[in-house]
Amino acid sequence: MTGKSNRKVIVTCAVTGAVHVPSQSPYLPLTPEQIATDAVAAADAGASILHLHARNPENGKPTPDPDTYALFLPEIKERTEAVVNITTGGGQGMTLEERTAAARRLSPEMCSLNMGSMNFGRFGIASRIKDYRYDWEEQDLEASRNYIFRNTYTDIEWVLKEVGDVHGTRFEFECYDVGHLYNLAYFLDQGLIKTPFLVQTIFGIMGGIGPSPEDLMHMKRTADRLFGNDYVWSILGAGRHQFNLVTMGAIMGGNVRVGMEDNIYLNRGELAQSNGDQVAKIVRILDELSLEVATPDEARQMLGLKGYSEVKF
Ligand code: KMH
Ligand code: ZN
Repeated sequence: MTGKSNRKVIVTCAVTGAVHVPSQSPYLPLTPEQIATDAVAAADAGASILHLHARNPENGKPTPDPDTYALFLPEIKERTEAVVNITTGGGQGMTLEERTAAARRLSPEMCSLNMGSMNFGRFGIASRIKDYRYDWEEQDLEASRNYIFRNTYTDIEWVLKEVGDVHGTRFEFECYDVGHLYNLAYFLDQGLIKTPFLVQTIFGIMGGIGPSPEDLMHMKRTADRLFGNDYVWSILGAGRHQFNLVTMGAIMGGNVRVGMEDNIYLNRGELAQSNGDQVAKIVRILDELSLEVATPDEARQMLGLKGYSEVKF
């Protein structure tokens, strides 16, 4: 008897994202080389899914350019077995066509899909930055006061068809509040979503549900009621709530997402120097809880993915 449960926990690592700006941390991966290096380190440390955004190598600004994705995805494919998950949320100010361009060109096993329109306030970050590295950063953060992250019913249905049906790509359904779970239930009811599906419950983004244990309990309770056994649950906590919330979620039967997209720190006041360090930390915590980490192929099986041989990069 090892004392371990039979359940395997999928660890997703979101490597760079579009929430943070370069001035927040010298360790935030920006160039294709840095993104590839950190993604490989995350996979080596135990991440079975890599959630990826691209950034302009010149100034670190999030970019939807498929050519930039094509600079780092082949290296990740060559050096890891991990599932590549390309964002369709993109970054502030991108159109839906732009946000999905890389996924439609490169046909990954997984993509994110954001389940409702919302405010997405990042302006609080500005008060913590004294010196900006690039001139776009401050304006970009301030502009989030007036930004609507658009994900209408028409938008969501279009992505389900143009990425899901056309490419056989499955989704990380990103739910930032209870209403997003109901939107997901609507599309399930319409027969547009295949089971099993990954529900990424997101806590602590300004504009979404908060990061308290009660919020997590309510999202889980609601998802259980709406989806029963059809869904695979994962937890993402923004900023300093990251490790507490994912640990609580893992104890409650969930899978976890870490990475510098969601939190630039490793410990209180200590910047993470690599995405691999964040993955190593959650793997240590899971091990202490006698929870085993899923391999990439186990994650593929749990989520019914098409397989690495079917991607176009
Ligand atoms: N940064 C996360 C809170 C996406 O890429 O589609 C949300 C996210 C969006 O991961
Ligand atoms: Zn993302």
